[in-house]
Amino acid sequence: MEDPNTDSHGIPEKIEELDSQQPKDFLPPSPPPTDENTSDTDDEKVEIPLPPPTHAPTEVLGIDLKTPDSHVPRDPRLIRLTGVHPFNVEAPLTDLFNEGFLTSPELFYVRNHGAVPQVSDDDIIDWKFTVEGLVEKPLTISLRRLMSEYEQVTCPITLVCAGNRRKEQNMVRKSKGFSWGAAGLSTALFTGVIMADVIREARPTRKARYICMEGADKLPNGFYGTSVKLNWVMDPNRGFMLAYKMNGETLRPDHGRPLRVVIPGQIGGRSVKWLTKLIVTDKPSDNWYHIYDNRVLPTMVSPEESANNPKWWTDDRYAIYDLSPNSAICYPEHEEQLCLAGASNTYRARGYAYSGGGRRITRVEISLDKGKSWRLADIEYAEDRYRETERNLFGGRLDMSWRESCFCWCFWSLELLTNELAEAKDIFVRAMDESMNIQPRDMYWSVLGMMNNPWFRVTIAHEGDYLRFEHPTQPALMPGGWMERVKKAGGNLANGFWGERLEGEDPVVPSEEQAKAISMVKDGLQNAISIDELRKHDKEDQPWFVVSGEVYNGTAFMKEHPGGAQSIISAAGLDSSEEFLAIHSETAKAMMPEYHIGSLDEAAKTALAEGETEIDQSGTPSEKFLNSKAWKKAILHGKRIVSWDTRIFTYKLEHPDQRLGLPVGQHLMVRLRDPATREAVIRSYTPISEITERGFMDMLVKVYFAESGGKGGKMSLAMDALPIGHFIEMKGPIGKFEYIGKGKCLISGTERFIKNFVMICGGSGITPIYQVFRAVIRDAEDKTECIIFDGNRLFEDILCKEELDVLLAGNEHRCKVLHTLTKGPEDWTGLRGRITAKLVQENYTRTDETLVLICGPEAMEKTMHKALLDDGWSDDQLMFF
Ligand SMILES: Nc1nc2c(c(=O)[nH]1)N[C@H]1C(S)=C(S)[C@@H](COP(=O)(O)O)O[C@H]1N2
Ligand SMILES: [Mo]
Repeated sequence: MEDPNTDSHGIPEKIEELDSQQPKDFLPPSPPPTDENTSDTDDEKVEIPLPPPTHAPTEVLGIDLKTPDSHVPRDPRLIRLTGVHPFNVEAPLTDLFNEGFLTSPELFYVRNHGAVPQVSDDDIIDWKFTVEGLVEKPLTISLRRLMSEYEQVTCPITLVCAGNRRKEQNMVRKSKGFSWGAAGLSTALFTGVIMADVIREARPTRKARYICMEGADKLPNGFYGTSVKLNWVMDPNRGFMLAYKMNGETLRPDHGRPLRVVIPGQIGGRSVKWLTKLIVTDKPSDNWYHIYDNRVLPTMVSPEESANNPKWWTDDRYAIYDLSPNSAICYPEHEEQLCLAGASNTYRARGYAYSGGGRRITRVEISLDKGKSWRLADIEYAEDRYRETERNLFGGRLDMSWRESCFCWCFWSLELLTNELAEAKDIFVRAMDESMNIQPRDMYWSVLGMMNNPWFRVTIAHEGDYLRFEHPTQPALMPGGWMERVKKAGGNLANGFWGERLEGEDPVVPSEEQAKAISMVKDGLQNAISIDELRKHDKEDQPWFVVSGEVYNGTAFMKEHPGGAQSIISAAGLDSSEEFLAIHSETAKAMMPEYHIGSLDEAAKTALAEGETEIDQSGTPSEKFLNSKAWKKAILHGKRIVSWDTRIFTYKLEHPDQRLGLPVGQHLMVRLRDPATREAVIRSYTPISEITERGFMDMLVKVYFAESGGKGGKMSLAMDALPIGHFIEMKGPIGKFEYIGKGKCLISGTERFIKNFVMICGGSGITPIYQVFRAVIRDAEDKTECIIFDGNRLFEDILCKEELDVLLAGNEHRCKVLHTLTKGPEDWTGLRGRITAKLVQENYTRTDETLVLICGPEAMEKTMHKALLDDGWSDDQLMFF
């Protein structure tokens, strides 16, 4: 007979009748489900924690519509930690705690490195994964087979991201990771197969030591993957699972639908979602995400050192597996107020604790005097209640009676006297596990900010009749928390005293790092600027912009700005910290105090941070793709390899009729994020596709590969690694030059008529030149004359040669292209050597109506600049891109 809870694929979609008041009524009978007469054994009378009521979101949120996750309905309560996409979220701590022991799938934290793979309902049951590598019998197993040919089990498991509580580390010193609060953990009943059963069937060979796992999510550095030891997988006490259900329903897309690994007691990062491969090996995984994520490097390794020295990342001693003991206070909540007048005599403090490797939390301690004395809290291990029963739950056998490991969080609580709270300055909690591992007093800061577990501290402020409680931080960019307050007051959060100044202690001296940083503010200027004032200056007339909370007036340098006035106007009224800091030199930064006019007030900072979105969300897509005020996402559609180091990337715009919207001669900014840290890399490029092209655009990019010792080009390497289908962000146009046609140019907004162009370029500097050259040639009535000097090293390095030759044909009377090579082949009949002022002079007679366009490597631009000035050209005849 068919199980009534089962849909056509054999997977119960959800136990709809799930009613936490009457648990035994909905439980499906033990497999195989043959009898509607559920046996009413003693066991089933034992009350076990069941999932909280769930309301699966059915609608895709507006904010997700324009992302690759536009197929994933989500709960709007979740706090986004990395902008709109990828989806990395935690629930508000109180909401998470209030749900109780089990978390509903809609509030379960999510950590996605990229887009969520889309699997239709019909395809779920045929999802396949392989077992390969050092095995005698490689396997390909479908979910259908997994569900029918192996023993099915159900077990409660807490997953914790290694980044849980990272915001506290970021407050002390910025790590290479985004800011988790204390809700980066969640608990569910997982149903699936014991991983060892599958591995055993494949018969690992004698050399087998590790199991590498891979997911279906294709990311900038390959598929997500990691590894664990084979030994652990085979150990029944460790409970490694391949799970397809969470709280009795098919896994939701964000959590690995249809199949994921679940590794109890270890950091969440090892529990690979959307599982496609299990590879048995004799070495740990060489997946990028295994190497560069989920590690605790030694504390003295700085972000710079870790970037310069790969050896830190490949040392397996620093990889995290088991979780360490950790705890947090949930009540009092952040910003909770307790009115002393009429308050009850006691207050019950409550929170959670967990440890790793199946180790039980054996004590939780509370201090009201900064750790001088401690008292024991009560601990509730809801997980133990499952050990008293044996039954079928959600189609899997729930039998934990034999297992002593603890895979879940526990709750602690302690009754405190209100009087004591009124006298205390703070509440601390720390937990210890059965191996006597205890949370440390001091933070262990490390580059990735992971496994943060110092004593959790909530401060108590006395405000009249009230006590006000403050947690250390708030997640993401949300302001608030005692750490921020102490830091602003000049406290050194690493002073061993939570940054508070001890009596008689001198004020903090800024660290060397802080001292070295170039000051971009005017000395002594104190002028609070509100959001309304800032917003009044969002146009070309008096543009103000914000960098790191400071406000600048861009009016005075609009004309001289190398990026053109447009780039300042684009930033007007906005926070442009990221772009500004990413593309400006120290010299440019040093000029900033002159334009500094004040600091945003607190409300304005919050408003700016909240309004921060990464994509333009205005309803219908516009006629032009580019928007000078918002980053827009284009999808990598194709890639043509032009030479060993040169590619033409084709990007797809929002709709087939859309134009890029880039005037001739201008550029656009491209932004890519480091997949692990989400740090932005921004560069400007000029596409080579026609400006009239619709729906797509092409970009010619030279890839700067790492040569021995060097690091290569961050952006070009990242672009080259981007998988087809992945997005890239663009914003623009920028640039102070624009070619209107028939000799008419706009330079910083001023019209100028010219008769000839001298175009000097090198390497991929040809791309903006090519745009202008093509515009001149395409217009039969444009009488402007052009001469291109294109310098390269090898013959193979010449870019767009064919395209230039095609354009030139029939136009030789007014246009000329000269290639010069420093390392030309023997049979090269063209020019040799670098481009020099002399070469220009020999081939071209200067007029008053000439404009020189120069684009190439910085060194080349500098030398040419000097040489041309020496040769009698003036700066207003020279245009550098
Ligand atoms: N395929 C894949 N698996 C993955 C990830 C991912 O990005 N891709 N993130 C990992 C990390 S770091 C964590 S903490 C957990 C989060 O699981 P959850 O999103 O279901 O809470 O999934 C892990 N498995
Ligand atoms: Mo994670």
